[in-house]
Amino acid sequence: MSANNSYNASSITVLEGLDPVRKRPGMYIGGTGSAGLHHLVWEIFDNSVDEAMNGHADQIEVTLHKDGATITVSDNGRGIPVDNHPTHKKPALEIILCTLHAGGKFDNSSAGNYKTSGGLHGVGASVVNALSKRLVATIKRDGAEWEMEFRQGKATGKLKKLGAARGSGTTIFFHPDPQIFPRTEFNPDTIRERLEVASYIHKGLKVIWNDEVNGKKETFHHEEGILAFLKKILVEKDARPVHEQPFVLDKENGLRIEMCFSWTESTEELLKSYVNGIPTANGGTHENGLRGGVLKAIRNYIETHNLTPRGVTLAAEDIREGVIGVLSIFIEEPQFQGQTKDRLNNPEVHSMLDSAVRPALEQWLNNNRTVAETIVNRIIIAARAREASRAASASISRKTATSGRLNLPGKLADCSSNNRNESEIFIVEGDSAGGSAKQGRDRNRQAILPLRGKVLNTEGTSLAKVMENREIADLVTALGCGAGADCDPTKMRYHRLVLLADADSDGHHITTLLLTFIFRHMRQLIDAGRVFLALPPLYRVDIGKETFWAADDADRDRILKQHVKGNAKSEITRFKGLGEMMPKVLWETTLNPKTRRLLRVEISDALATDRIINELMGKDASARFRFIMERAEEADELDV
Ligand code: 0RA
Repeated sequence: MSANNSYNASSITVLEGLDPVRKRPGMYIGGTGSAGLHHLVWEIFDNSVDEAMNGHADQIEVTLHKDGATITVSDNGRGIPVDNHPTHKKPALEIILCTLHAGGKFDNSSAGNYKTSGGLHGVGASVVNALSKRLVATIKRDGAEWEMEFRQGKATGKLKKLGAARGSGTTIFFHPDPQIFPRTEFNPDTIRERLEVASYIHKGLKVIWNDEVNGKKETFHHEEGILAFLKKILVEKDARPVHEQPFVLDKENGLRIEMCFSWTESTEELLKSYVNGIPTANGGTHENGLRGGVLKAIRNYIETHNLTPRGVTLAAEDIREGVIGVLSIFIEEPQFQGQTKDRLNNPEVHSMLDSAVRPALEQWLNNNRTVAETIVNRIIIAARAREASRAASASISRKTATSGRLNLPGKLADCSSNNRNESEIFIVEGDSAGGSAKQGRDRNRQAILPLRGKVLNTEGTSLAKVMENREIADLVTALGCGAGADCDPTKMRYHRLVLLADADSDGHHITTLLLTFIFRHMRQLIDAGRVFLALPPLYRVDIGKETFWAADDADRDRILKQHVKGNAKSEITRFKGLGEMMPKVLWETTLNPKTRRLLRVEISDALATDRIINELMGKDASARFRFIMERAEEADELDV
């Protein structure tokens, strides 16, 4: 395109036809699998976004039609020009849709117009056209409506004038070619997600998602842009910020930078980043630059205000702990890297981000001294917790080296074997249960850690806070494998970690609290398959001279049905708690590896688990209770 701002057909540089696209689709859309298929939607959608970004459109509607394999993208922009190209004697629309690179991607003079666009007007549209069984473009401009149809990238007829029309805009309907794509079905959730994100990244843009497959229509529209996005993420993650207003930076110097983030009580660090609206799940130079700038700003603030803590060194991970934010930048020639092209590789971007964030964040901290103090405190607590958890690990390593038991919790009844591969630790609620377990166990291979105090609900709590809880700290010390990012299953002092609680709702509650802690802060143990639930019986069933143990009501009824013959007498005893059980009985039913049943704790879907735990351990006690009882009914495998 030409350097000036008036567009007409003559300003389009023609490069080549579409044959290469059909010959090697992978070169243009990455592949012909699901990602490649969805790429077609992004190409068309991004063109409309560009039109909006240049100030000519404010609404885009994307329709996934009932067949699940055809899409319509419609915007209220200027409409792709339909006038004839003077030398080619063809409508500009046809040239844009039938010519590779038409639209001036490699024409630097166009930079002034399409500076920060991801899609670059029309460039991707021809690729989509080439790979579509059928594509129909409907254009409204200059008081009329026009239509042109294509098959496999070739016009099937002439540009048709449909009649007079008001307004302007571009509508593209397309049907991916089954000769190219083995599967042409779109995933509605994938598209919905991308559209919603776009509505945050491009503030003010109205994106309408019309999902005819599921029969629902939604509008995404956020005047606050990525700030609204951040708020949504914080709510979803139930991550409580330690300061009210997020840090916000909006800057345009050579490149467009937008970011916002908050320090939260969460222990994870989460930065969602985008380049030209394209998600960069694997980070890259923009994320690294941002991180570097934040570290320097915080370090400098701490130093100039004499806030350096005594007895602890602040590591980068302490400063970043709990930071949740969104980063969106726009650059002219993004270089994406990696298998999935989701990592930004432009080296110059690193220092641009670093030098943009650093002074802005420092100034913000200096202007908001109370907020700054809260953040610095949060960072120092993170550092102390990290060092405490390291110290716990280190003291255990020392212990194993000297084979003393200097730092182990006093109430731990350790096993005598030093062979980690054959040992297990049972976490038991309450002293009396702990007593029965200590007497009933195999002393050589089984350790017992009774929990006396309350186990706190650790959901949404930083590791620092969690480690202040005696019972949890004892558990971490006894296991010796560290917690948080440091947790290392190979260092665990036992082969299995077994949670043993009463078979009633209280017991399930405690189990859930412990699992929540383990899931959040010692997840590595679950992933390594080292966490188990013991199944103590709820009933003792005496039939004649025989004794049976039933795990639950159904089990009890089954036993009665199977073993009570004629008018034989039966007696049922319900255990009120593990403490009531004779040590020998506890051994036979629950501890003895030959006769007991253990459930391995597994995570079938980490994301869903995250959400469920978050929802249920967050606030609502009744929901939590229902969850526990429902889960308690489940038979063989317990998914957290
Ligand atoms: C080239 C020139 C002009 C607009 C467009 C392309 C354009 C492309 C797409 C793709 C999707 N929606 C679009 N909207 C516009 C400028 C036309 C003028 O000067 O009026």
